[in-house]
Amino acid sequence: MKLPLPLFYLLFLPFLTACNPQEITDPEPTGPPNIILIISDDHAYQAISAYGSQLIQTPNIDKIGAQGVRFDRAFVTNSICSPSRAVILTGKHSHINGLRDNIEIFDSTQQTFPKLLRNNGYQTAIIGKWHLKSQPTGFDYWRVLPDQGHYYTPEFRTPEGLDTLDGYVTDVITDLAINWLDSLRNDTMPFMLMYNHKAPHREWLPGPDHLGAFMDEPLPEPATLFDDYSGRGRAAKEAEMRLADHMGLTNDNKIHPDIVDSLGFQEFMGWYAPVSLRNVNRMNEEDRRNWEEIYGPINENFKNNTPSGDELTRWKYQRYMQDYLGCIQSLDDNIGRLMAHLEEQGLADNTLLIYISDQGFYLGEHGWFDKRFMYEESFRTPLLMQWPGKIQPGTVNKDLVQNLDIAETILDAAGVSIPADMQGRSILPLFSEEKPKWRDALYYHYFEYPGIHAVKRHYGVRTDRYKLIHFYNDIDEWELYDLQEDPQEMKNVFGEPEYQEIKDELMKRLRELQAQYKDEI
Ligand code: SGN
Ligand code: CA
Repeated sequence: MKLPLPLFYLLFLPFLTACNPQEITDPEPTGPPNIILIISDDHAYQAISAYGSQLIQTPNIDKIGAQGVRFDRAFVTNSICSPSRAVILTGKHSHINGLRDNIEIFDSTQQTFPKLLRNNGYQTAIIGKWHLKSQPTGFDYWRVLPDQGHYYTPEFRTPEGLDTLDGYVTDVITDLAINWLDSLRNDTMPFMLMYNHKAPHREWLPGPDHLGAFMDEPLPEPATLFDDYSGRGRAAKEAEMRLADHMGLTNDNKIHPDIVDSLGFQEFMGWYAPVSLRNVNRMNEEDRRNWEEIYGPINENFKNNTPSGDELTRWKYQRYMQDYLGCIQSLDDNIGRLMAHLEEQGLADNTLLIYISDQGFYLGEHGWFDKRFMYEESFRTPLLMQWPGKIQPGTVNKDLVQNLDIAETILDAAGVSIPADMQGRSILPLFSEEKPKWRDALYYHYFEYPGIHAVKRHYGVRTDRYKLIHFYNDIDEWELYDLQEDPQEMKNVFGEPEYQEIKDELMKRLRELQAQYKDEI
């Protein structure tokens, strides 16, 4: 009989280690590791100090990389929330797992890594953002936000119905996670916990501890804040995610609708009408008072010294960053709180801890907020991991890895075999002395169009140096970027004769990847 690996560990490892005198004195943890997967929402690598952020210090997230590995070339397959989460759960591209955009419903009868872990002796839990509409499956315990959830007084979907809790969502999710670790799980089994945050998703509402943070000094602007897209095609020009034109003064920048109206501003009415200050209205009295103390003067200033033109864009950028970074500060604090708890409980040594965002985000680069494009800021995602004794502290990895690899990596760490129909690869062999031959190119495909932010459908390939993108549907345009010569992707060189050979190679590689991943275009 072939025992599942975790069961093998549990039954025989005590005997094996007892036979080896060296191991008796060795305090190294034995048995399958615990796994904690932290997925944040829209956290740009540009807002993590381990990635050289000029905007914020994130000591706790940094610590994961310092104690383990920081991936500098981690990407997603489809830069949007629900699809990225479905890719992480299944290890399959969107066109295979069936969830291509935020509108479709996840088929939760399909194979996922939590189900495979559960069948192999793990206890599994998910707390926080889910965003897959259907009921979570494969979890012994679940408390998930309905849809996007709320920053204040958050509601949670549970097997028993909807629960509403007091407080700020990032604190509450952490409290629930710690409570599950301490009191609810079965501590005779290894566990896998998905600890998923809402922060720092739009409309960027910081918690009570960080409401006024980041307001003392102007924050540095990105070099491409006033990009006019002249070096690119229609897709960039027609996207509706510019701070100048599409960011809401009310919901996003937190100016009272009466002031916005009285000054004669027209809010952008895109796919959805802006929902004014909806989360502010969910604050308890004390939080609301503190909020008014900070945001009241911001409103007054805006009324009395109303900026216009480029100055308004600059003002919006500052407002945007103050709130976005405030959300991240609570995220980092709470991750630190969870990590300290793992240490105190003696769990840190035998836990693989992974930090990833569902995708990257624009922090004013190209004049944008939001994500979706295959351009670097949204295609890339932060990824850091620690696993004491298995991953050398301070490792920096530059291989092309993807959210597609997370399920396979977790199964590999747990000693559970990786199903052949998963499309990514375990990244653990990258830490072994004999590094395997790794992939030389990544495949990407974005589908949510027509839709909010009007980012056209596109697919593409990225190698170490180049990126080829095809925008299709109501457009047929190709873009090619030389990331070495043009890291900010300001100039499409698709039509340039000196790139002909590279273009042909990339075209061939793209078709090969589409065949490999079974994406029929
Ligand atoms: C909301 C946001 C959008 C965002 C989508 C998807 N608008 O609709 O800006 O792109 O979610 O985000 S909001 O004003 O309602 O917040 S995702 O992270 O779930 O993909
Ligand atoms: Ca997201």
